Amino acid sequence: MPAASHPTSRFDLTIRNGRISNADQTFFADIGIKDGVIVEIGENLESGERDVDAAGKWVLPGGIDSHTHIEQLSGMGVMCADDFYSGTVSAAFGGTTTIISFAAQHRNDRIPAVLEDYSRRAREKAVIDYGFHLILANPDEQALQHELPAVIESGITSLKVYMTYDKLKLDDYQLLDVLAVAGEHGAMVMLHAENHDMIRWVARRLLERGHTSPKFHAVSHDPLVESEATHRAIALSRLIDVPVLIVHVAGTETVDIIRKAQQLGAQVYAESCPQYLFLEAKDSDLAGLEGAKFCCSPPPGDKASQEAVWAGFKDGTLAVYSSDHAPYRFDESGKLPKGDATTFKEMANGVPGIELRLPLLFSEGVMKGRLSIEEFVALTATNHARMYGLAPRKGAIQVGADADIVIWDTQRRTTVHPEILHDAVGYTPYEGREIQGWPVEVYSRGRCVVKDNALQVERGSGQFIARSRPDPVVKRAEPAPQRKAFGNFIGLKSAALSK
Ligand code: DUC
Ligand code: ZN
Ligand code: ZN
Repeated sequence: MPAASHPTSRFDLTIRNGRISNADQTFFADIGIKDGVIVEIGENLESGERDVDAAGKWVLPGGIDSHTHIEQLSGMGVMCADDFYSGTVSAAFGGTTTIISFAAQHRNDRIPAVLEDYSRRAREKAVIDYGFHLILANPDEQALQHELPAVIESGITSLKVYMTYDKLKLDDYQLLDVLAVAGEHGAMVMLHAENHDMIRWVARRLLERGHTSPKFHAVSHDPLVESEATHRAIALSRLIDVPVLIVHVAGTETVDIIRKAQQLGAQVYAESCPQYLFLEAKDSDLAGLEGAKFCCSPPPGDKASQEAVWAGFKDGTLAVYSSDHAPYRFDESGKLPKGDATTFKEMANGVPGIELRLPLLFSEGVMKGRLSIEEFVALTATNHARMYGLAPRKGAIQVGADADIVIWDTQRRTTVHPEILHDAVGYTPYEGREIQGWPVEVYSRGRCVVKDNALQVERGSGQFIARSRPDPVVKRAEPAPQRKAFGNFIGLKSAALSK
């Protein structure tokens, strides 16, 4: 209930009486906000021009989703269902106040034109703050020597590269080239780690035998596909001591490989997503093409891999929990480009999750006692901010940070249906799930974005956030002396190696 307005207040907005959680502690306090920034945290703060009473609610940093595909043309030429309006509205309703989405280079594109195009579209439509990762498909000399350094300097301090897909795949030599430039300029390299030839070799044999339905997607992406590529990616990263972040980790062996590499002091970080905690490969074993709604790459595994991902989040092997929102409609515009004749090799790859990412983890993780609320905040906001150069501006409720704040009602119970969501996809793989806890009020830079189950802001009111260099969460051992010597020998200028 808004209290009386105080036009002369030091604060534009006061959020009072809430139970605040950051990644390191939980406490009760009021939050004073001025010009979109948190200017004071304390007891009994004076009323703001607007006053919000959060008594009985939990007050958390706005979620950061550092892996979303929005208004993006896939490598296979399919356009996502969500544009920067529906995608960011959906994010906001799910308690996310910042996304980092992809600006995707296709092989014949020049990078500056790609970024200009994505920037214009996001600027016109986004309702929350956003940044971009560059997807790099063509690391030619111009890209490596001129365009990438300029991109990183402009605040796009991360890029994604692929080890699979005909139109995106880089070979190991190219990956080393990209890692070397990223290391020199301080950018984070996100890796889609799957072995391309293992996938296509198995897929071809399946198709030859008439096994075309969606459930064979998971068969063609055996867990070894991911674990082999992850091992190789880590070896490339260790060779020249440049950080990598393995995205959308799905498999038990992959989690183990990452954990062991971290124990060796490798600069390897990792992400996983709701689909690897809450879906299984067998969900795609449905009549007709229905199973396509559950297909993404890497595919979800089984109960054991779900447990491995939970354990990875719990012990810090996996530092960020993102949606990997890849929204494709269940029709010829998206999942099923050849209609009923679409094979598992032709389906658009990916599942939606931008809106349910936080409620699912809150309900299954925090409410069921698998994660503390502080761990939840770290995995959903704070670690993203550090990993991708958004800290200290975002990812924590602290003086000087943007007032990106979400008020959670821990008692609210929701049954998931596509109709309650705000994306443009039309289905959800989580239909029918019961969720406890919901983000009921969402503030971005002090602006009320969602309240009373309604959007409160205009399209285009989100801002591009130029990011600083990543400062990853996990501090590691010094690189082994022989690695340093190796770096000097081959003339690497990586900040890590020259320390
Ligand atoms: N990789 C992603 O990051 N998202 C969706 C599908 C894929 O292959
Ligand atoms: Zn990927
Ligand atoms: Zn993705």
